[in-house]
Amino acid sequence: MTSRNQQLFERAQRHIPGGVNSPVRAFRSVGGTPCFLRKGVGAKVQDADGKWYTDYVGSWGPMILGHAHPEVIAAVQAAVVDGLSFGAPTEKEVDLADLLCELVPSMDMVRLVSSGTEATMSAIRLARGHTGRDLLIKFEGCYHGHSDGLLVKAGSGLLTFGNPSSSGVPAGVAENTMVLTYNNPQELAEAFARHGDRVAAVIVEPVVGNMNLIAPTTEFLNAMRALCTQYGAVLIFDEVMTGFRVGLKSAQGLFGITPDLSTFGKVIGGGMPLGAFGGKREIMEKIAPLGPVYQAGTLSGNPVATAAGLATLKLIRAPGFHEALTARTRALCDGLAAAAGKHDIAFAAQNIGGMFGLYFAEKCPGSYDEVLACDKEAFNRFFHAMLDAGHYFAPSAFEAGFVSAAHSEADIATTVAAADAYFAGLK
Ligand code: HOZ
Repeated sequence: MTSRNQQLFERAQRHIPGGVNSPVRAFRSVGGTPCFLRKGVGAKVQDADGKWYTDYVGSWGPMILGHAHPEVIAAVQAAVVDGLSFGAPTEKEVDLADLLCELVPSMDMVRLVSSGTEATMSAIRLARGHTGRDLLIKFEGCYHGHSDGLLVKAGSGLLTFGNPSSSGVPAGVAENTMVLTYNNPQELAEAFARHGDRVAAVIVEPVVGNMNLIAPTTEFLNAMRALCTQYGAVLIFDEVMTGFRVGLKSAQGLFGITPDLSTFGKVIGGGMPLGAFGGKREIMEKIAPLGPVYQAGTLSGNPVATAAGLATLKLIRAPGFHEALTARTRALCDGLAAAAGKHDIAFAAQNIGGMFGLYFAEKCPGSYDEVLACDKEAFNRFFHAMLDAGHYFAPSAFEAGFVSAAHSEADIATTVAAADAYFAGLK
């Protein structure tokens, strides 16, 4: 019998390219039919066939409190009855801006937008407007949304300019992006030595969550900060994924590095479309209407999205919230690693706050090349076995996972037991 998931996927493909509105959802990397989700409660999601899963995707990060948290839902319901959008300033966006600047000390000012992609592309334009320079440095394997200048892969040689990684991106745009190796401070120093007077900005995921999870080294973080300061370039921390997820002060607070600009999304919207970019006053004052850098949006600061974001941030600033989330996420990683170790499976896992990486490799990778060297087929088999057993991990070996405050000790233990049973069967 054809499942409802399969029926929906076939129907979806008639009018939606690939049947999905964002590529990774199509399960192309792992194979099989995507789960069409119809409901989420706490740590669980239910698919169109009525099957429940423990969810380790969490809408790719936003659902830090779990699905349908009563206080977030109540805030949204209260906002909705007053109107969905005005295209005019509202009090709630002022409240959210105040709160973001209070929680993230590097931000004197912030602008609200509707997505992480919008936040990063606007921050880069602002950095260029501020410095009067064009060149952007990014790192291989970091993802900063799908705007043209960011869909770029490394050029033919070390320190050459980038090539488009997507059809439709003009070569001329890609040429303004240089793609370097994550966690390689020497290469970054060399790039600045050669091109420093042309570099507008360095953009980085301070913990990478888009090539599985990669932790930064202290040397790399310090080098980025020092070189940007030395050469007058803007250091942009893309905290769309890490923001309020790895700690209340985000990755910059955790690592003690002060970026010039930061971008946010995901958690700050509590599941609604909301992004933000902010930073030093002297830079932020260059945005229209104060300055010459244009940026705008009809739905920016949307009252329903800001209500969800405010409710979420209010709850996650409770004392001990991130410590508990970190401990729960670590229990998952330690449990999975111990289960794999028991059965001699080459497997490693690590977490930073409430985000985690799983690798079919002897040790946690530190760069894109090391991620590519992990056993992707082993991950795919693990993914499907866990999905069958009711545990929903990201459908790609190149994505980080997420734990929420709604995941109980019992949820983690059940997932670890399922993995243990799977690993045991591999012998
Ligand atoms: N940008 C996400 C992966 N890192 C996927 C978002 C989605 O499919 O919803």
